Amino acid sequence: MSRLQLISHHLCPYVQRAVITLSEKAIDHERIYIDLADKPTWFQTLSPLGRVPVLRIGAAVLFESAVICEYLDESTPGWLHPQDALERARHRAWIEFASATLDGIAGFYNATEADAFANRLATLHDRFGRLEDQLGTGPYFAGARFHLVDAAWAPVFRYLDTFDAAGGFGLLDGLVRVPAYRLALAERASVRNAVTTDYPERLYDFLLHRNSHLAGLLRGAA
Ligand SMILES: N[C@@H](CCC(=O)N[C@@H](CS)C(=O)NCC(=O)O)C(=O)O
Repeated sequence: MSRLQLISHHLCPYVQRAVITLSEKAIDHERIYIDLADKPTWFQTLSPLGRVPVLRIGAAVLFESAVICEYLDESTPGWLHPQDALERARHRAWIEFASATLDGIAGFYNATEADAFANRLATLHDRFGRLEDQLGTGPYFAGARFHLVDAAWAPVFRYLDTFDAAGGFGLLDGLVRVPAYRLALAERASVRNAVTTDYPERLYDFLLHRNSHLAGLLRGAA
């Protein structure tokens, strides 16, 4: 494999999916962090959608985390996607659902009014309930083996650690399997090491400085 370069951002959950996959497959790579609020010209030239992650493989450029993760998986020994076509498609569907949950999280932390905040909270709680229905005895999405779908859910749960610091909001109330899944993912080395050690402070600072209902709650809890 040519030398790999992952264009990254410290807080991006989609970048984390790629980093977890690189780590699970023990793939040597270089990571370059950019400022999304001030995108370098070379990045704008490279990235058709102007988004991270981007993976450079020699002269080739890949974008979209699902594409990047599947390429990394398919081009190295072992597999993190099911071999059965239907089961693989089901995992892809739940990776999409994890992305929709990330959209829900962004809606939650960006809501400016208390009403909208409560609505977003209810939607997110419902999303986690849907996930609960898919989980078996664990510890991971499909049992004992770690898959790409797990790399997609781990960054979702990482947000909850910071939300807990502001009261938790009961996002997983009444659920049993999802909290256990969250814990199992948090203990996995590839997940723990997918962000820099200052990630919690960076995320807290990012959330605190938004014009949002959550920022007000965080200020109140500080
Ligand atoms: N569907 C994309 C989503 C990637 C994405 O939304 N990246 C965000 C950061 S987390 C980004 O680069 N945003 C740049 C911008 O909005 O200008 C994927 O799976 O890679």
